[in-house]
Amino acid sequence: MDTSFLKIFSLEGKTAWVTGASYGLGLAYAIAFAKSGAKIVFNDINQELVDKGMAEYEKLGIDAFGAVCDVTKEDQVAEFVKKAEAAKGPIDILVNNAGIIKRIPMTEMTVDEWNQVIDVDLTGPFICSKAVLPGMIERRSGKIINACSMMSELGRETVSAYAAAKGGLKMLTKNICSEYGQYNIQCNAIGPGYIATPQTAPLREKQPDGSMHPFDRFIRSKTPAQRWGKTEDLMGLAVFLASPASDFINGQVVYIDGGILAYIGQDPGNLDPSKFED
Ligand code: NAP
Ligand code: GCO
Repeated sequence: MDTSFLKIFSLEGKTAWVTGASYGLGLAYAIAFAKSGAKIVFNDINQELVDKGMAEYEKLGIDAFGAVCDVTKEDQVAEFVKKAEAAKGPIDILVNNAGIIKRIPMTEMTVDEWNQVIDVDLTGPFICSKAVLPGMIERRSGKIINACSMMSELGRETVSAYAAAKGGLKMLTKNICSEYGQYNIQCNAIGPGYIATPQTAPLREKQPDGSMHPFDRFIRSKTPAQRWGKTEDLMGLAVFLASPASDFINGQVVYIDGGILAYIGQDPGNLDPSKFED
């Protein structure tokens, strides 16, 4: 095997910023980047989470820079970028990972609750991308990776604000590609399916009688793999989109969903839990 060819997936000499990366998918992305040679900077919404993330990175021997920064606050983002770049050098890779969801029927959702989701999931990526683009333009190089979702393509009950934000994020991905591709900046998105993280934990909780959560059974019936994704499942795609291997891919949402978007689904009653892998 010609291992020198694998250098196209290397992030050596790059600095990667993953937002909201104290745990969940963001932590997985940052670990994958570090293992591929990148220096890591990350933020989260409070010091407790930053400390939690730092402990995780230290356990893995990753010398990360971490600080509190709310991605919806332009001044905090500007301050974070200044400190992070002083610590780890110019930001070459941005993953707009930070996100929230509120599962509320639209007719019961307040405008404030709607705005909270739009602010974090759509305006946050706008603010963070705007903060790093000037440097990327100057260096004629950069990677921006947005956290899209099944809800960038599909709706479902109770997630109107989240779906609107993730649909908008798909178009922001295409627009950053359109506006800045001329500077050798690639903006793509990862579209995870249903992944086992704290954000989806309420959808997987066992029922009082010990049976599967109805949504757990439902989503397995819609997924050919018949399982929830693991954060590790997304590491390879994240490195690919952050590396020179994807320099001619731009404006794309790459779905990593176990086949959900390709499959009409089966009767949840036909599933045999004894055959589940996880
Ligand atoms: P998660 O477990 O909720 O983690 C998101 C992280 O972002 C948390 O640390 C969260 O802090 C932080 N955060 C929230 N608001 C923030 C803000 N204003 N500023 C900075 N950080 C903030 O989410 P996840 O499941 O790892 O998913 C990560 C991303 O992928 C999200 O954008 C999500 O929408 C998307 N996604 C997830 C799935 C899935 O199945 N898990 C599938 C598709 C897409 P708190 O803990 O305080 O909220
Ligand atoms: C939900 C889930 C989803 C996942 C993810 C799917 O309530 O339907 O939270 O939104 O988080 O976005 O791709």
